[in-house]
Amino acid sequence: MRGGRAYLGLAVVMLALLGAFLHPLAFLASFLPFDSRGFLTSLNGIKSLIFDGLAWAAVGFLLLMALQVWRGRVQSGRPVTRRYQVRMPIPQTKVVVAVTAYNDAAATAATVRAFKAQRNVAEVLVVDNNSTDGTAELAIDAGARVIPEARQGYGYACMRGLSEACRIPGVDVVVLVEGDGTFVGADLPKFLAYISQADMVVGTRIVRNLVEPGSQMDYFFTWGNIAVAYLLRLRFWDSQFLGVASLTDVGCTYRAIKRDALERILPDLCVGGNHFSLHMMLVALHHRLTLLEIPITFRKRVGRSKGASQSLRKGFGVGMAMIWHILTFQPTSRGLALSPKAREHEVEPEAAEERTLQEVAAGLAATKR
Ligand SMILES: Nc1nc2c(ncn2[C@@H]2O[C@H](COP(=O)(O)OP(=O)(O)O)[C@@H](O)[C@H]2O)c(=O)[nH]1
Ligand SMILES: [Mg+2]
Repeated sequence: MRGGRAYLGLAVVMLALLGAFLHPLAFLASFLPFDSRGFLTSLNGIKSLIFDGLAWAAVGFLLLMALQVWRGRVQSGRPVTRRYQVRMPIPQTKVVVAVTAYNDAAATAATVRAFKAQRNVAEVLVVDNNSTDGTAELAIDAGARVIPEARQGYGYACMRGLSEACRIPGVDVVVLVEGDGTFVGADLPKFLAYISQADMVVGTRIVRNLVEPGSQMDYFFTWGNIAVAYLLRLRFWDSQFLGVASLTDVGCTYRAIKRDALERILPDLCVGGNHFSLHMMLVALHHRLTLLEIPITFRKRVGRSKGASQSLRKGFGVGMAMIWHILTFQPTSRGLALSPKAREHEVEPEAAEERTLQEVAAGLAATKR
């Protein structure tokens, strides 16, 4: 089954959490004013069943690891059939930067200037997603070409930016970034240094020294991104590197992709909502593109968030939409596009996140009952 490993990983985590919650429950139940011995006995039975199951799974896992280590050692003695080729950075890369913008006037203009100042940048496009605060005018003044996108949504803005950038003659690399002051233009050379060695280079904000204090990467978003990234790695598994791509951050917009790789995945991009960044990785991995993750600087946001960072509830909803997407994304006969049902789920991005939240709430209520 596709995504089976991700389902299994999630099931183990849920089981461990359930087992953990039974302990305080049993502790509290022991204070009940009536005879709860029968209840406590069955609770203890379930506890030890879960513990035994997890313990045996851990033993099996350790044995499997030992087997892999042994196999690796045996194989390392064999003659080399394929040499790793070191590819040097391409000096004459023509880069187009696509900036998403929705009522982020000052920050977007500053982003345009910062990227225009970088070597290799031929053009900066700003995708204006129905801004009413003069974002478009300031972006033009800063030297950008502004493209209006009427369909409201972070994913729609990203898809528009990527497809417009792809059309520019001679473009080698397309860079996607947010115009909210969180990402820095000076990081661009890092992406270009690695793009010769991968189809797509994505930034990670899970780096202690590079994240500005007070940024959106608080405990919730840091741990949440790591957890969802590991679920994605489970879906696209490699036993040695724990995933075909060593991803730690699924919500980072800042990324660079080669034009030919982008042309391959563009027809399959279809998520208009806030979980687009993960969606693009998922589609790229399905197409067997190579992904590299690099540490980037992440600064405090200028202005108010309109995305996952608006509130914990919103962030939780986006996280759930990402998990759901990893579990349910299925290639169809057409190729890699979403199944009609999943596509229906994605058309109204805000509604999809709200629906996922409601489904989770309903599930929680059902387990309480
Ligand atoms: N959330 C959201 N962002 C949009 C939309 N249209 C464009 N964007 C841009 O997409 C980027 C991500 O949104 P942002 O508010 O920074 O979300 P955050 O990173 O979770 O705080 C920003 O550059 C926005 O200006 C939209 O409809 N919703
Ligand atoms: Mg942002």
